[in-house]
Amino acid sequence: MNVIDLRSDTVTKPTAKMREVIFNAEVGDDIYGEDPSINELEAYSAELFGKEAALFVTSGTQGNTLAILSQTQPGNEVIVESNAHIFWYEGGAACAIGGVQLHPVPGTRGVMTGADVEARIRPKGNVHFPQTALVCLENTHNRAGGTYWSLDQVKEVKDVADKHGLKVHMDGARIFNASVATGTPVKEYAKYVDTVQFCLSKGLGAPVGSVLVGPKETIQKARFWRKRLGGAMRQAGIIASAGLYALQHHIDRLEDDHKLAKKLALGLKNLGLDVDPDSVKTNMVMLRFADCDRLLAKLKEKGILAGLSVPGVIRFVTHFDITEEDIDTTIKTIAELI
Ligand code: TLP
Repeated sequence: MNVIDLRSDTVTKPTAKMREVIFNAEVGDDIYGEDPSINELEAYSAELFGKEAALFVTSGTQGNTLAILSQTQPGNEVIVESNAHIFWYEGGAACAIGGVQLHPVPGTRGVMTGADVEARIRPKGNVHFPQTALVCLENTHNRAGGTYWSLDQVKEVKDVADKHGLKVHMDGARIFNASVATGTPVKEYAKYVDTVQFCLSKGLGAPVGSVLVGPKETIQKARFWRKRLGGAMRQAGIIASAGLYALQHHIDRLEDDHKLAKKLALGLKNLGLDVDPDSVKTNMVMLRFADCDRLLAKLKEKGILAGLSVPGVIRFVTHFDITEEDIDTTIKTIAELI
């Protein structure tokens, strides 16, 4: 059976061209700084984001964790939006490894205002309070349904962070989706944050890896932490080469994923289902449904996979390996099932 896998954009498989690039990748020992493919990916990423340095890491989770570890001290507090991936899905890494406390702030569709953030910053010079060190933004925002931050919204938080001497990290696992959807170059977003983590293994279609970009000194600290956590990977140019290829060839095509997500949302809405096509900003569709587990199981029997985002909400994610025909089939199948 041809499976239509809409659980996540993490499920993409490398294309034939990408496999060729992987096959031919030049490699070396990265702990000696001698992997040409990794060095090229890091240099390209730093340039693309207008930052001094970049670090190839195993995953988005590792990139976010290193960003926190290299910009905080144990006992510090980190402000996150209350539906942030860092807060929900990273195994409590910030707390378990970094000894920091996460301070969740409710946002609107994943976006916190400057005032939201400012209200949660701990006063200095009072022995009761942990010291706020870092603010993390998620762009696009996963649990909010692939929503993006506008540049002005990022600037607003950055202004507050600067006023209070805080660093800002962007969990940009899907920052290229945000960039394509808003027309804002990633370099512009990166101007208003200290560090950005972006994933190569989601909509860009590479098999493994993320990159953390930021100031030289911060990335040097992150490099130390990556080694300490066992994340330095020797001849990982094998996978970094696929990441570089993805960055050079697969950004513009994210627009296709966004169009398919919109099409799916409109199709489901036309069936009378509880979906808001206007809220579909990038490659995710959120369907509110009374019995999600049953619908997901029935879809699975028909070869269509989706996932639960939050209780009562099914998430469909479009990506490289999803075609317009797959979307038509999905809408038709759901019409038959409900
Ligand atoms: N998200 C995954 C799951 O973990 C939920 C998905 O299928 O969407 N930041 C954001 C915003 C993410 O959505 C993810 C992955 C990560 C970080 C972590 O990336 P990985 O999976 O590479 O550790």
